[in-house]
Amino acid sequence: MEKIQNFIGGKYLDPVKGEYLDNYDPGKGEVYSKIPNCTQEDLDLAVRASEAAFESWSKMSIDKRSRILLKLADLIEENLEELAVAESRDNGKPLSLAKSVDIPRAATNFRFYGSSIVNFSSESHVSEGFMVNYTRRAPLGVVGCISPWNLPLYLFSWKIAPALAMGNCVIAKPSEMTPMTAAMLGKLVNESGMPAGVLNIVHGEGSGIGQAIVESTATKAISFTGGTVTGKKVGATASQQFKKVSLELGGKNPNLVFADCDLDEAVKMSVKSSFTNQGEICLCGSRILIESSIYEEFKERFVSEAAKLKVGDPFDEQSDLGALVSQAHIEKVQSYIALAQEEGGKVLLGGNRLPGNGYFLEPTVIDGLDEKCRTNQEEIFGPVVTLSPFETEDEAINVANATRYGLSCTIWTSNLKRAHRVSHQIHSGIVWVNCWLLRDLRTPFGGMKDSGIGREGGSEALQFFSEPQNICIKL
Ligand code: TXE
Repeated sequence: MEKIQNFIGGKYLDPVKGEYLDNYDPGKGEVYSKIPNCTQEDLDLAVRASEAAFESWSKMSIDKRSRILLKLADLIEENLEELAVAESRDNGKPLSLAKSVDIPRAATNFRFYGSSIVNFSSESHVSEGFMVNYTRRAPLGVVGCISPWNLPLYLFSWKIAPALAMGNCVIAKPSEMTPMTAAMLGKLVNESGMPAGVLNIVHGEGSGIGQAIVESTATKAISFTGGTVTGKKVGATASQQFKKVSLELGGKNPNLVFADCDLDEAVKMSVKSSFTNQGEICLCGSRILIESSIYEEFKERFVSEAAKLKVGDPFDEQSDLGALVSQAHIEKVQSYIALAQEEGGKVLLGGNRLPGNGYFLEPTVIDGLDEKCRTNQEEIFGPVVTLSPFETEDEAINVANATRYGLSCTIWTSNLKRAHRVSHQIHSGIVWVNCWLLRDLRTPFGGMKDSGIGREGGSEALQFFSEPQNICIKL
């Protein structure tokens, strides 16, 4: 059985203590590889390698650093097929999605930050005849990047790319549930010409090596994406050392459908925003709020479109949804479907696990629930969506805002004034109007309330991974 290795100091290494975890193929429900369960000893090696590489990497010309990142982007694209197959097997997502979204986006992340760093500028302020101030932005040193299982290489690279572009060295940990593409990245990193030790990849449990990365006095910043409960712990640990921390956490995103919308488009895209990647995207809309005058029509059309989705083998080109990531996760999602029924919800579609060992769940649509019930308040992170009617714009806004989360929101309306008016009253980091998941990487990305702190994307991430220093000169 394949045993994946850590990537430290430009070399693939076995874990020092020789401890391994099982890695499951969600489509088959069976173990197919072993991954290192790293300990402090492995982290010590990664810290030594990254500290040794920092001086030359941070002083390398921006142009050269940029070219290495651009080369890495090209290499990811050249190896797209192989990476997509690995990602799909590791995560359970349809191969078509890994090929069209996950892996291309990982390449784009490196290309975007390889280009951004060349154009990045810091501020200067001239008080004519009196003083000049300029802001120096220095890399932080060694930083930790911790990513989840839902968009494995996509989110891993989204954190690593700006950190490296800014001149930091990185100790990165992918989710222990989906380590494969991160493990494959090491080879491409070496081919790109990136010096040994600049990017180090360690594997294992969050409570072990993940926690150790956050606790280490060597890491000067932590960029974390994952669950809100974990994020709280990561934030609390990092703040003990006044360490910079960026937390991208969960969501319970509302999808507001007004009667004046383009209904064809709203139905089509709402099906996508509910069930893409088995609903395992923090940006998926999981609460669809519909103006009561079109509630019945929307419901009928939405359920009939969702019923056409095919759940099955991730490697079958016909599959729209693959497997959920793990046995524990499918059980959690199923427990929410049961809870929804206890809370008075009516399952309009789906609700069942497919027979067999894989973790396949039907797209599930529920209505008849109160906005305050747990099903409508807690992140389920699976192919489960609720429908509820609203009477007025104010009610829609109030219900949309009435959870502890504030990651994203989608608004369907043809009324321009309403689009702006409602957007400005929604407490979420991202508002999409008449679209979903469109991303311009220059824009700030992240959530309000329990969806996290800090923003990724564009210059926000380059600023996060640097220390501003004001230099003031008297004229
Ligand atoms: O996330 P965790 P999990 C949500 C979703 C899901 C829930 C839990 O609701 O059901 O979170 O998912 C590492 N110190 N999202 O269990 O545990 C861990 O090893 C440092 C939303 O996968 O938060 C992994 O690499 N690191 C989310 C990463 O943190 C720790 C995407 C995320 O794991 C750690 C995924 C610790 N103490 C799940 N404990 C999104 N917003 O996209 C764990 N880790």
